[in-house]
Amino acid sequence: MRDSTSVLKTLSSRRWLAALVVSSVLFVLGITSTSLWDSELTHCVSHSLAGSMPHAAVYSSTQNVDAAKQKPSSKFDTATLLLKGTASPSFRENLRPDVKYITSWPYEGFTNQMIAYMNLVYLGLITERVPIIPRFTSSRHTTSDTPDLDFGEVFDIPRLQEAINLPILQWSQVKDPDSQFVDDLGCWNTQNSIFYSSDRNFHPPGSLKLDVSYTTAPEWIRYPTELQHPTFPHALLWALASLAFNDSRTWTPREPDISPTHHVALPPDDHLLCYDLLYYAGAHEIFEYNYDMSPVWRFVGQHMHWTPKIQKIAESYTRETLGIAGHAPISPYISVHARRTDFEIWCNGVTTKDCYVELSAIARRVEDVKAELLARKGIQVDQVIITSDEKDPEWWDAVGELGWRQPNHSKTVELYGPWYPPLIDKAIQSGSLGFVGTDRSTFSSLSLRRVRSWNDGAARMVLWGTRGADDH
Ligand SMILES: Nc1nc2c(ncn2[C@@H]2O[C@H](COP(=O)(O)OP(=O)(O)O)[C@@H](O)[C@H]2O)c(=O)[nH]1
Ligand SMILES: *[C@@H]1O[C@H](CO)[C@@H](O)[C@H](O)[C@H]1NC(C)=O
Ligand SMILES: *[C@@H]1O[C@H](CO)[C@@H](O)[C@H](O)[C@H]1NC(C)=O
Ligand SMILES: [Mg+2]
Repeated sequence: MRDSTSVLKTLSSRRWLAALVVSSVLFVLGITSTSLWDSELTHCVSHSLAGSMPHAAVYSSTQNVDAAKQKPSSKFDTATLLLKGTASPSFRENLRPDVKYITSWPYEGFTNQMIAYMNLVYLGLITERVPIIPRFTSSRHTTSDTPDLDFGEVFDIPRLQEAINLPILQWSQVKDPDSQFVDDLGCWNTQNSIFYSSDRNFHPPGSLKLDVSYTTAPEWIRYPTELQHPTFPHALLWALASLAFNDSRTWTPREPDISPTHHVALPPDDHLLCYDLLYYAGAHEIFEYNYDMSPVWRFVGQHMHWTPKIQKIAESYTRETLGIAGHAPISPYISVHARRTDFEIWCNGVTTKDCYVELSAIARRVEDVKAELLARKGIQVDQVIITSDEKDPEWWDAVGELGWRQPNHSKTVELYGPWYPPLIDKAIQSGSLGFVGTDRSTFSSLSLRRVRSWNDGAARMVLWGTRGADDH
């Protein structure tokens, strides 16, 4: 086993920069304690902040791949550095006594899981704990035989670790996915607290073989009433973070629930801090990824780039869709995400024809985006790629009449598996210079953030719900 401190020291290549900005970084992140990687953490956090300054937009569709290639593959050899060994039958025997960890469970569709994992990594940053990220699991949007997907198959973990200077682990590195050993674990139940409920018990994916005893978190994790969402209440990230520290953990008004398998009552674990789910959480706003202030986006989400593999596949689909041959550079394009089908649940009796996002409204926002790109960057962009969950051929005919193109996914599942059609569509959107999305879709929201953060692009959301909802 290598000495972790010496390995981490090699991370330091620009200490002078650290000296310059370290005090402001300490202020911004509130990092004052010492830890395993403390001095290097503050150094590299400063480095990552400098690296994420808004860059003059030199638009290049291959920028992501090239940047990823230039980086040494893994400065944090996380598994050897932060675990005792390779994935073991019991997660606990693999944790190092001198490292603290943090984890949470997947919930709902891909984007919701991704947002929950962004929140988890952010909590890792502000508690100085190593996040252990579960796999993406099948939900109602995917067929039940869809296999789980590793976080690292979608997002470039080496690049993320380096950008935010936090080591990141995946559950598959910690506990053998084929293990039949059931580990006990004490976790915080946040959902019963924020929903004023007693039966919102979210269990970890069965494949992790964990027997969890939950303790309902204190009520002060909830947003204050004036900021709270009436139907989807949120928890405050810093309040959740405080549960990682002894002064706040002394709050123990409730007894832990009895775990379902071994019938044990365990207080929340301090070695592997654990929360039931982190989707409904933010620092200040509800559904905070809709706002440019989102600290989770700024400190974590924007550094979650696609793996070079996904980036490459998406670029080849983009070329094919736009009719660009071979490896010729991809000229700037606008992308559109029209979210429909199950959004009927929001229609409240309005017919879907009047409720769903209208093509004419989208077309108007595409014109807005073109105008902004011309005015702000002097770039005339004409090509439009649209993706949607809509299946209705008549609707697609109307799309065709606008001259917009769609990626051809007839072979995608066969070639890459069921997760890939939406992943490729997201990556195509993230490579566009202009984006028009559907209000209230998390899929759209994240594409909007990427286009703004990565490409300095122009982006709009289209309102819907009643006829003419976007007439403004
Ligand atoms: N391939 C593809 N799938 C989509 C698209 N829009 C929606 N979907 C499917 O619908 C799901 C939307 O769920 P989610 O990611 O939770 O986003 P949200 O429901 O829009 O907030 C995705 O995971 C996809 O399975 C699209 O443009 N392309
Ligand atoms: C926190 O409390 C635990 C349990 O009482 C104790 O073992 C640990 O040393 C404390 N940690 C700190 C940093 O004080
Ligand atoms: C999509 O690709 C398949 C083969 O991969 C082809 O048969 C089909 O015609 C294509 N569809 C369109 C609309 O181009
Ligand atoms: Mg959804």
